Amino acid sequence: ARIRTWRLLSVKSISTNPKTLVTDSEQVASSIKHHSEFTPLFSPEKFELPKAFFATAQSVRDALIVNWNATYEYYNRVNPKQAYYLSMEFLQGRALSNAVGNLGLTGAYGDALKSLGFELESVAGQEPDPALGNGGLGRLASCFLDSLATLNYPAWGYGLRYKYGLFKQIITKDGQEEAAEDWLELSNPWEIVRNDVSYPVKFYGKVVFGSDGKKRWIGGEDVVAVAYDVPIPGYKTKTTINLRLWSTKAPSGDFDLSSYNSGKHTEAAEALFNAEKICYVLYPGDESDEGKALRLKQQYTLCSASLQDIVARFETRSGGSVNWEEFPEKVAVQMNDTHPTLCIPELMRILMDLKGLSWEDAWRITQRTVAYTNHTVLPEALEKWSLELMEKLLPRHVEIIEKIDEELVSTIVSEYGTENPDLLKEKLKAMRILENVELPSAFADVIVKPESKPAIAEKTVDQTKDSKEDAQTVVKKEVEEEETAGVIAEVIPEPPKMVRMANLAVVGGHAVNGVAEIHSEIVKTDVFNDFVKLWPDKFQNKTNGVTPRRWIRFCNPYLSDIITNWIGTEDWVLNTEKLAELRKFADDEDLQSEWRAAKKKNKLKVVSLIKERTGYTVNPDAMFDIQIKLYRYKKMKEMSASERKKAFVPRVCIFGGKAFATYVQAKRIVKFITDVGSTINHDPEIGDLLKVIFVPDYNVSVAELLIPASELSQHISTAGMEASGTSNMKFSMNGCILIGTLDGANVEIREEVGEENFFLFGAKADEIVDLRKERAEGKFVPDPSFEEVKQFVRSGVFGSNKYDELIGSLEGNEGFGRADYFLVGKDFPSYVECQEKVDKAYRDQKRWTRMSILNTAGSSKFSSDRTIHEYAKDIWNIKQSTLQRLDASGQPDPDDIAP
Ligand code: B1N
Repeated sequence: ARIRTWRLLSVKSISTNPKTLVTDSEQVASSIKHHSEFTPLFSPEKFELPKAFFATAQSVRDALIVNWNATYEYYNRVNPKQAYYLSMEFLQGRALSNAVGNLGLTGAYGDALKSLGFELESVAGQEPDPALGNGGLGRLASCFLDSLATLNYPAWGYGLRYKYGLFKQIITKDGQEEAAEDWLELSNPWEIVRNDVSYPVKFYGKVVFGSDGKKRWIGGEDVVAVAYDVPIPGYKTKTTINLRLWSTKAPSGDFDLSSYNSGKHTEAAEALFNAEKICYVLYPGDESDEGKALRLKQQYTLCSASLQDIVARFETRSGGSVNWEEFPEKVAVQMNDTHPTLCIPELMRILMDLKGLSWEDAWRITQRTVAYTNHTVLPEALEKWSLELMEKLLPRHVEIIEKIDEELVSTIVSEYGTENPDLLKEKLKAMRILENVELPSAFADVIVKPESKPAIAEKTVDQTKDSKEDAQTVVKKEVEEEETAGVIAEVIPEPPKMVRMANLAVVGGHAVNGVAEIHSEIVKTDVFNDFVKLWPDKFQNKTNGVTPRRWIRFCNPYLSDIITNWIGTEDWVLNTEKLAELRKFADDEDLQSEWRAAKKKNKLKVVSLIKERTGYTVNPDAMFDIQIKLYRYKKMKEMSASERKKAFVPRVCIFGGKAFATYVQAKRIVKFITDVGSTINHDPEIGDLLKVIFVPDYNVSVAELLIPASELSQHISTAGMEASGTSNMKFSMNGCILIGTLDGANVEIREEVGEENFFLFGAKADEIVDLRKERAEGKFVPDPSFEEVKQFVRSGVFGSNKYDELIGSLEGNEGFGRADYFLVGKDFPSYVECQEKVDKAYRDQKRWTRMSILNTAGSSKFSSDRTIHEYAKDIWNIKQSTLQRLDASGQPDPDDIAP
């Protein structure tokens, strides 16, 4: 009882003074009305939801601009070292509720909108999700920006402003279809175009010597990158950092008026389209040569425009006395995966060709400035570019890359010596940046000639792209057949010359990090092992994290209020260690029933979402789970109605996700899930016992509804395959229990929440290599239960489609790529057994709720605030600024920023 009273008191002290609130909400309402009239996007006679959204966003933006400008002005004055996070993706999610929440104005805006006849939630629901990302890598970038702002670190993000983003996913009876996602259709209230901030970006052309003896890159095609800025507010702080997104356009004067007037309208505008198309879509199809060139142009645009901007800011802040050695003391550039690796040759080019530095100075400065985060160990996902394409598009950069490669060769030769030519050859092959390229002339006779047997005979299979995979298998077969037929090596085509971006990133940066402990270990022992021997100190781990603001505080207000009440303070949003205090109440019946009630409210929201998006009605009392239960369905079908009811806990299995347009296997899986759903969901024998739902067009906003409502979440990758995963962290924070393998961040989550609160199954990462060998040699026979499921699918229960390719990929069937490469047949029985434990645990709701509470209580480590502190200290060497936090009642006051 004592605790209760104290809790009630503390809740009261959190809410803002009613007097301030009323004044605020009146001011807010008048600002919203003002914008609806004077920043119009719609006709004046009506005031409906879309208009209310834009007017509200514009009013919030006013508040943000004050903080944003103050933050910029402060950093300009103090000139601290600043971090720049370069990423091809930012998966921001909606901005309105987040901004209002961070400013502490949710109450004021809610009341103001009420006085105008609207609900904040429905107004916020009008905002389209910015389509600037695809998955975990992009969402991580956005979580990082949130933490950087919240923790008052001097930092910016740089990305591209894609007009259409990725794609809108439409589910039809044929599976996934893609449509252009026109997220900017009604304009974006959060962005500000900086017409005075633009840079030329060049492609093609040639390299010549200038009169000063320096290299010059001239001619070719020029586009202009224009800055669009998006404010990133921190939580309860004045710090509002910047996400600068580049949009491309043709240089003025490129519109050909005389062609236009002579009736050649399309030709007249060709240059305009050619420039603008660079920023049309994220990950444009790259099967064609044009598609590949476009992607490379995108990457170079990001690197070139951002670095020109960063260099210009450094020069301005140096105030007339530029000392380039200080550049790495003012600038840290983080490359989010290899996509921005061109930063390395681009910074070299700027420093040498434009600023007159020597190679040695430029190289030292570049290395000290940039760092690289690796997000995947799948060899086929490590980016390579055709040297031929790069030579055409970026001739000067290829010269620089060749020189970096030559210096690397020299390092490798002195490390390994020439006494053992086979070993040296092997190391050069593994480590060089240039692949299938002759050795630089200086080394030509130190070592034997390059491989006469080309890489084509290697087993390189692209698991992500079926079409490629099949093509490669075919080529390989042809080669083998020709060899056995006695055809000599000349018929084998020259292996393509490639630039390996990951190797360039490792060589050119001062730090390389993986994104979870197990992943960083694999990076060191496997993927980049040769480089670890050269530079052991470069390699680090930075376990991913997610922002507790968006991923609990704002997306799960019911649970947040309960947490705040029980631990007596809302500080946990900034200091997640406080969540651990929930542990002592894990068995408290009052907490348990409040906890379950919150989950139920979140589940009810998802029931509506599912109804609206798929037409299916699902039971809110069933366990909300993701992933498919084919086996479960088959077993259910074999039983009588009463046996079924006893044997199974009712489940709603929810799926979401987008398959890359060219990723054939993933698209098959989407189709399969929806087919399974149409059979099971209409099966009267099954009823509420099992429902399979595919929520179309999964994005941040859908995740914000699903995650708080889920009770079991499946993270079942073959050990060693998933670098980290971040949704696992979000689920666990929201009291959802994980079933998973010892992979990625699962390992650390299990450690933190306690092994009894995690459902573990499957093989371990260090067993995989041997198991795979055994599987390929037919030494282990998959469990009969696995065969049963495959037969069940083949029997046609889920429609006419027999899913031959899908099922085939799980078998040793040559035509379908690697024989069960992911060892599903191996992990399956332990998975089924583990699911039985899940059902048992769920039946005991007290035990389940305790597990759920202990997940939230153990999630402190997975705040991106922890991750960002680590990057700041170990990689970027940046310091938190002294911009002050908002006080409890506080409107932001720019004059109050401490120097
Ligand atoms: O990055 C996330 C991790 O949590 C996930 O485990 C990891 O799979 C994901 C090429 C990628 N790895 N690689 C990519 C994305 C786009 C692309 O064109 C690779 N995404 C991940 C955050 O660390």
